[in-house]
Amino acid sequence: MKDIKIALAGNPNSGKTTLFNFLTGASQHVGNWPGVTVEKKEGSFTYEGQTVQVVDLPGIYSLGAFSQDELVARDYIMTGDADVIINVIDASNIERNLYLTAQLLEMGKKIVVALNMADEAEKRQIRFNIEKLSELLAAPVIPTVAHKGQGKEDLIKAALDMAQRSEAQTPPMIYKASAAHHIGHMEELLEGQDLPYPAKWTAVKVVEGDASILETLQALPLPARVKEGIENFHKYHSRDSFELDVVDSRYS
Ligand SMILES: Nc1nc2c(ncn2[C@@H]2O[C@H](COP(=O)(O)OP(=O)(O)O)[C@@H](O)[C@H]2O)c(=O)[nH]1
Ligand SMILES: [Mg+2]
Repeated sequence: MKDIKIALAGNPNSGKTTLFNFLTGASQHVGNWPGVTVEKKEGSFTYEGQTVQVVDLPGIYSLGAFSQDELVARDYIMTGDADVIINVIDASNIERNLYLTAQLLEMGKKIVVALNMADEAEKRQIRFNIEKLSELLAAPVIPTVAHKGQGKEDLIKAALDMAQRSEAQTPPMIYKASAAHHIGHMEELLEGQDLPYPAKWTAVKVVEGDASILETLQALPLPARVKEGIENFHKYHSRDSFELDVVDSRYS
């Protein structure tokens, strides 16, 4: 049986490392990501005869990368060899955390949500309709209390199940009409081009005005009409207005 690889991704302080420790116990080692001084934590465990590798990624708020840590996490999520991502989110601060979740789903990633800090949420009387949330995200949502190991078994089962699936379910992402219109056009323009990321996600990033993606696209040998389409978009549209539109739509 081939090993299964799980990556833990989420905002800083959502409980990734606590969960990582609980999953992997003593069998873990710490190194560096290639070429950078960012710490890389890897470990493994066995579940019903299946060996499972786990990678603890640096904390991120979005897939926009600004620091070395964020670049490491983003690149691993996009191009790494994980079979499934456990997206650890802080249940007592769910709105902010779901911003990254939405981006992971948008990327077509296979994710399982660990709704961590369930104890904190309960203390603050924050209640969840887990079924509804799971339906909205089209992904399993498992409440966890990482340092107590609560939810661990269900989480592992859900992650291994997701890892075996051939592809993720994509939830309906609803953008404001103005942004959706431009994303659609940009996606058409980018479809079929040799891109490092999926066309849909790249289109969202272009409309958002993500500097790092725009730079990446500039450096690619894309046909002139595609490059012009991208340049013209930013010549004629204010970057700020769309960034807000896209971000607002993800929240609402
Ligand atoms: N109350 C509570 N605290 C938690 C839980 N999971 C992690 N923590 C605590 O939250 C803090 C941040 O956790 P850590 O694993 O370092 O987060 P990371 O930045 O995502 O790796 C630590 O003090 C943990 O002990 C949980 O489920 N409930
Ligand atoms: Mg950590």
